[in-house]
Amino acid sequence: MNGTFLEDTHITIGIQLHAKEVSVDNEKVLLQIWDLGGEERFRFILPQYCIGASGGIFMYDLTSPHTLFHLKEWMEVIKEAEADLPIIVAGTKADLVPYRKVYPGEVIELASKFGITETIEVSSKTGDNVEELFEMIARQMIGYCSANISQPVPLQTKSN
Ligand SMILES: Nc1nc2c(ncn2[C@@H]2O[C@H](COP(=O)(O)OP(=O)(O)OP(=O)(O)O)[C@@H](O)[C@H]2O)c(=O)[nH]1
Ligand SMILES: [Mg+2]
Repeated sequence: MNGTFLEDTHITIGIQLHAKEVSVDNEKVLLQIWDLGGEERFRFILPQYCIGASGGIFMYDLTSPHTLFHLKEWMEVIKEAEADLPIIVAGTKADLVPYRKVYPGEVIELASKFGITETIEVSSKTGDNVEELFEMIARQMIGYCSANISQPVPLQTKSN
């Protein structure tokens, strides 16, 4: 996210907050990113963070198919909390070419079952597609927010 790769990261305990600036159509957008730990025991946190969010990135590990299969349970929670929230499915570890076990076709097929139209593969190690991923989600979030701006309530006039 910030251009550095750490070989030995620890699992995310609960939530980590990050900020990231991206450019969309020459406009700067500041993303506030809530990184939720993927472990089962942190799952209870998810619904609360969907409310008020404008988009989400579901990350799976393309060397480990079971990480993709969690998409179903995450989407069930997300749909219940915020039905139309834009989501992008992103496979990480794209640099580990010989260890790949998940291919784009199956990801697109699974994602489409949940109405997700954008998928991408990235590498945190080489930085491949990382900026593109954040730009993609920023673009979708802008569309989502502008579609959800509540209509102005007409002023009530007082008649007597
Ligand atoms: N080669 C390679 N290794 C990666 C990549 N992304 C993450 N890793 C490694 O995979 C391990 C787990 O990465 P994390 O980013 O901590 O995984 P996580 O999904 O945040 O895990 P949780 O916090 O438990 O949800 C670490 O050892 C990372 O260095 C990548 O793109 N390429
Ligand atoms: Mg983590």
